[in-house]
Parts: sequence; structure tokens; C-alpha cells
Amino acid sequence: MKIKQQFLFFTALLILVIGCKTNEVEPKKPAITLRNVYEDAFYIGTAINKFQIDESDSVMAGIVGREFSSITAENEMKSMQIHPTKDSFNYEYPDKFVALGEKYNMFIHGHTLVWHSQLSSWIRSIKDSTEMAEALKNHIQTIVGRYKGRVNSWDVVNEALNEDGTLRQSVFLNTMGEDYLALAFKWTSETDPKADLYYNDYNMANAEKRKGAIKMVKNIIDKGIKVDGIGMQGHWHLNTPSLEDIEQSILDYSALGVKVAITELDISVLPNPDELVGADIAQNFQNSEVMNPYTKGLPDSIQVKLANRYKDIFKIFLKHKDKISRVTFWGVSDGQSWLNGFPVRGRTNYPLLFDRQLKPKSAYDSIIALKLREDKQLTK
Ligand code: 9MR
Repeated sequence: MKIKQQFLFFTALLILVIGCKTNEVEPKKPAITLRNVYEDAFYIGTAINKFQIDESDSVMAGIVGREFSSITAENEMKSMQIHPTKDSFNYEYPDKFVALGEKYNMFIHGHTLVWHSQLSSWIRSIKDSTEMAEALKNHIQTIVGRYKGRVNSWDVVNEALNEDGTLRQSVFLNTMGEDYLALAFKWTSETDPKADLYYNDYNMANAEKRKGAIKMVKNIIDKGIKVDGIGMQGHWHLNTPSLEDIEQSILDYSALGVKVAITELDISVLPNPDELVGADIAQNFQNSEVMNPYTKGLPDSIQVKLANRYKDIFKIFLKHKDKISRVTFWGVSDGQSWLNGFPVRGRTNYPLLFDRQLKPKSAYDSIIALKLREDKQLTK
């Protein structure tokens, strides 16, 4: 009898335990999105335009909110837009942009404070060094001050170098001399000491330009002024720059003791006139059938090449994830890319991860699969 009672007791206990187990709510696995899959590596960002800031299209808005952990305003914080005349600031879209980033709990990047291009004409026309210093200081203090504690990092100076690594003859250099560089970083860090401050440029994998960038940033740091990172704009092509140059640049920049961000990633699949390496929008070439071969869609062979190129590049990023703070694509979908208009107007390019119908491309799948594969190997 005693044995029977014991048996019943243990059977009941077993049923209870099993019952509890099956009633337990399984922890929900995070969805497979770029943002989630790369969460432990670096921020995955995108540049967004007015239309995306407004969330006018729900499919696009869903992609931005789900897939990316960081945003950059493609144009709305550039001097011409945000500070069009000496006494007027235009905050409508910058405010909406920052609010959007907060809504999705994103890392918000400000682009850009000091840039010779898209510069308001009132600043461009300044000839005197004191007047220029006052204008720049006020520009920086007002904008960085407005978003203090909300914009997490800034491109303080953008594209100050020539391709041979010398300083660009910009209106800032011509009025204030080299000092404008260190001063811009100083004013920004004084205004928001917690924001990360970047120097950002294109063609940064090039050995000559790299040397110039390192020298320039080192000069600023040696003055005791804070530079947190170097932004390598990734306006790249199917075959250039080489993977070796990309990797070496990440290593060389981070050897300065700063973070490296890949800030404007897109890979053009179209013929590249004159083997251009940069993103200087002043350059433009004649359109033709040869220059614009994929107007009816991207052939599978090129789709595969693009996916492999992204995979190879992301392999390097993952290998050096301890040095990389953020990888930001210069847009979400092919239809929105500036590369449909540069360096030849009116082309059909395919540089991003989502196609013109907002469907993820093989390039998207390839970088997701790469990370999942690496995660799996680590847990083995
Ligand atoms: O993608 C941007 C495009 O919509 C603008 O017309 C252009 C000029 O403001 O700037 C493009 O973005 C540039 C970025 O601000 C700085 N690096 C080069 C980018 C491509 O030209």
C-alpha cells in the first residue's frame, strides 16, 4: 500500500513538473534583421532622406525601424539646409530626424558640421579669418548645442583632404589656415563633451590619402583636442578598393587610438568613368548605353558579384569588430541612391541592400548569413 501511495505521489509530481515546463513561455527569439544579427558587432546604420524621415511609406518606414540601429540625415543637417542665412536656422527636418532616431532607440549620427560642399553662400563668401572663425564657432555651438545629449556622434569635419593627402584649398583653409581643423573639434567637444567626434572622408583606403588623414588627425590629438573616430566613406566599386587596402586602413586608423566607422557604404555596379575613386559631386560624365547597361534589371551574375563583394567586405569588418563602431549604408534601397546620378546623370544603379521594390537582395542575405555562420562557429 505504502509503495502504491509513493508511486502515485511521484507520478503526480512528474505530471506537474512536465505540465509546468510545457506551460513555460519560451523566450522569444529576436527576428533575423541586420540590426539584431549585428547587434553584438557594431551599429548598422542607414542614411535617410526627407521622405524617410516623414515615414511617408509604411513599407520603407518598417524597413528603417526594423533593420537599422543607427541613422544619418543624408542632407538635412548640411550647412545649406540647416543654416541657410547668417541669422536663420532651419530645424524642421533635423528635429524630426532626431525624434525618429529616438523613437526607434537608434544611435543618431550628425552629418556634417564643417564641409566645403553644400555650404551656405553667406559662409562661402567670408574672406576674413576672424569673421570665419566666429561664423564656424557659432554654427557649431548652435547646432551641436540644440541636439546636445541626443545626437550621439558628429562628422565634425568632412572631406578636408585632397587625394594625395594634402589639405584641400577650401574657404576654411584659405581664411583661417590649418587651425580651423583643431578649432572645429575643440568647439564641438566643448559644446557636447559626450558626443563622439569624427573626421569623415572618401577614398580613405587609398595609401596616400590615408597617410595625410593620419597626419592631420594626429596633429589635432597632439594639441590635446579630442577626436574620437575616423569615418571611411565606403563609396566603393565591385573590384576597388582592394580588400587588403580596406583592411590595412582600418588597422592604421585604429592604431591612432580612435574608432573607425564605415560611414557611407554603397557599391556601384556600373562602369566607372576615369576610374574615379571619390564622391566629389562636381564631377560629371556623359551618359550612354555603355555607361548605363542595366536599365532593365540587374543580371544574376552581377547580383552574385555584388553579394560576394559585400560578404568579403563584411568579413573584414567582423574580423575587426573591436575597432569598428558603426557601418552605415548610404541609403536603404537602390531607387533612392545618389549613385543613380553620379558620376553620370540618369543611370540605373544597384548599390544597396534593398531593390527598387524594397525587397532584400542577395547582398542582404549574404551579410546576414555570414554573421549567423560566424555566430554558430563561435558557439561550437
Ligand atoms: O547623397 C547625398 C546627395 O543626395 C546630395 O545631393 C549630395 C550633395 O549634398 O550629397 C550626397 O551625400 C554626400 C555626403 O553628404 C558626403 N559624402 C559624399 C556623399 C555623396 O556625394
